[in-house]
Amino acid sequence: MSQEFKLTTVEQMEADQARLRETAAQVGIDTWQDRVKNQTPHCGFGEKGVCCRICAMGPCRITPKAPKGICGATADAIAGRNYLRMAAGGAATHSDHGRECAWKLYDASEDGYYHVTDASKLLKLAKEWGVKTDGRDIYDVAHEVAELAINEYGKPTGYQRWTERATEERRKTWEKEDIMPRAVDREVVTAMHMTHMGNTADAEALVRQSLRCGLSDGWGGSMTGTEMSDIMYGTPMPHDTEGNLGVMEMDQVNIVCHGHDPAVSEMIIRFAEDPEMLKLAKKVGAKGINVVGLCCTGNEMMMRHKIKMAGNFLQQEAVILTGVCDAIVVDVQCIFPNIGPVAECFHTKFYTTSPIARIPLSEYLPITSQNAGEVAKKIVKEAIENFPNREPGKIFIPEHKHIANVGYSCEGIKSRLDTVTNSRIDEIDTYKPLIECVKSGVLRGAVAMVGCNNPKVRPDYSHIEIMKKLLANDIVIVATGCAAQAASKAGLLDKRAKQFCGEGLRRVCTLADIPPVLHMGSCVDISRMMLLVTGIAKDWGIDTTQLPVVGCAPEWMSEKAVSIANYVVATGIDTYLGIDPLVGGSPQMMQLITEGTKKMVGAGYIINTNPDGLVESIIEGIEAKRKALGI
Ligand code: SF4
Ligand code: MSK
Repeated sequence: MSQEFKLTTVEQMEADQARLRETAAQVGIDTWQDRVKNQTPHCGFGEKGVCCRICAMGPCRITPKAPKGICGATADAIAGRNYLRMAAGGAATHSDHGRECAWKLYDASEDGYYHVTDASKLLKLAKEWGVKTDGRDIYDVAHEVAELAINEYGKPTGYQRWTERATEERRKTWEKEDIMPRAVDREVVTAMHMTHMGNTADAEALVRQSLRCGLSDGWGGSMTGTEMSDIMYGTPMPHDTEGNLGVMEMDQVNIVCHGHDPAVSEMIIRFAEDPEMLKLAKKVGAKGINVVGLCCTGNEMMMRHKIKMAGNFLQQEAVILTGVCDAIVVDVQCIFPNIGPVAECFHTKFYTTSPIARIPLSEYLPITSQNAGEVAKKIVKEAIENFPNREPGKIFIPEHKHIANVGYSCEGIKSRLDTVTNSRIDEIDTYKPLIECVKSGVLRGAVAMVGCNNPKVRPDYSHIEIMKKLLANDIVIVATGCAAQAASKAGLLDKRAKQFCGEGLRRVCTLADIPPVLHMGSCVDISRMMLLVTGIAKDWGIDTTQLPVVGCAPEWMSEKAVSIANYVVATGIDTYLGIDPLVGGSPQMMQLITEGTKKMVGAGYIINTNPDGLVESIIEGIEAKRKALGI
């Protein structure tokens, strides 16, 4: 059986996309590939980070002949401000998602639409935060924990509560460097204030605030999003599902959920299982209702349920081009405004559900804690009624899909590690078996592969080729976001993919019964990765900066990725980027983000837009960490 297992190549995925673009041409609609051509070459000033439009004396652009803006701002000041504004945009976005999750928990009730599913995770958090639990109704506990989480966002004094989970050494470093994150709202406002015309022009101060703002996300807003979601929708544990466009079904009603916040998709899943809805689907000639996911909403769904994943960021138009998308429902973030015009060329119904993401040509049905079930039921019903409206001449479903073994939350990873311990002599619920493998060299280290797709590089190619090379070198991968979905599409989340690993990693995969790439969730779930490295560092008795573990975002594109990169670096993890961080016009900024942060927090960026070069430097970086540890 395992001999027959083959990965799907990027060429095969591109052939699917090309075939779907024929349909786009047939119906007269553009896709991202057309728009990339129209936008190339990009504005050189923007690419180098030296265009400033912060005040109306500008826009000012830095050139050799005009080395300062009208106010006197240099390339370093302008690129630094632009960089901090990106980090603040990303921190705000993740964190507001987290805040919405906390509000859903605050509104949760036994007879409402949102419930407590993982009571033990809630009780653990309540204990951590000093919330009384004895003899109390679980929903009273949930509401008090949720209120504390919400109040974290704007508390006037003190630091983020979640940072107490970090290692002693990290907390000391953050305090010493004056980057310990305060309330999320405070850090984002500080960033906007600092970058207003006439304020900070010192690049180092701008980089420090980027780190602090990022930390308020990774050890604040994002962690809130992950923890609240786990409490309400369940903590992911390992299970099988499937990924890629081949999961769209010809004979079923297909409902695609896209975005990030699982509050909407959880309701769609629930009502798609309603016997009344299934009966209605049969009545219109469908064999069932196939709810599938895109982007990080897809990750949230596939991590907790057997829901299949239709694709990552650059497949959002393709999924409609299959001609069998009966409804696409979006919540927030990473949604192309072009979904509306594409859906209009097909029978597809397009619903927006959040005041945060209002998009032309959609039907706007805002979802709240009070109406979530009714709205979800309406959407599912309308999707079913839309099934007979498909146009056969516009249908093409690519066949590629793979089994994906997903659900590797920290709890999920520990549950697999416990299976390789001897319960009579070993401790359970620790990362010690993993640490032993790394110390002995069976595993060389680990890479956290994260981030989006970006047409500046060949989509998915960097993710997949870098992963394959790392696996062959006995480096285990944890992945989130569109990187995890690239792995899923290629087949790297199938346990049989261990055949592409070096001998050591292959043995570990067999013993622990895991795939070589562990899917840890959505982009807010990079907070899980922070807890994973912290847990490993604590169990090992060393600091996170010493671990042979690095981050890699080979195809990143969003402001959220800038925030993530900042908190990953601030947590002491070197981060390898395959896309330029838009500060190349400032030598000082380049120096600060690659070398300067190493002096502050012990880690920095390594930038290489060539995936072959990038993976080589990752392997070198991991081996250097091993050498420093004497292993
Ligand atoms: Fe130009 Fe300075 Fe205004 Fe920026 S803040 S647009 S550099 S004058
Ligand atoms: S969805 S932020 S394209 S990972 Fe989280 Fe993918 Fe990047 Fe969006």
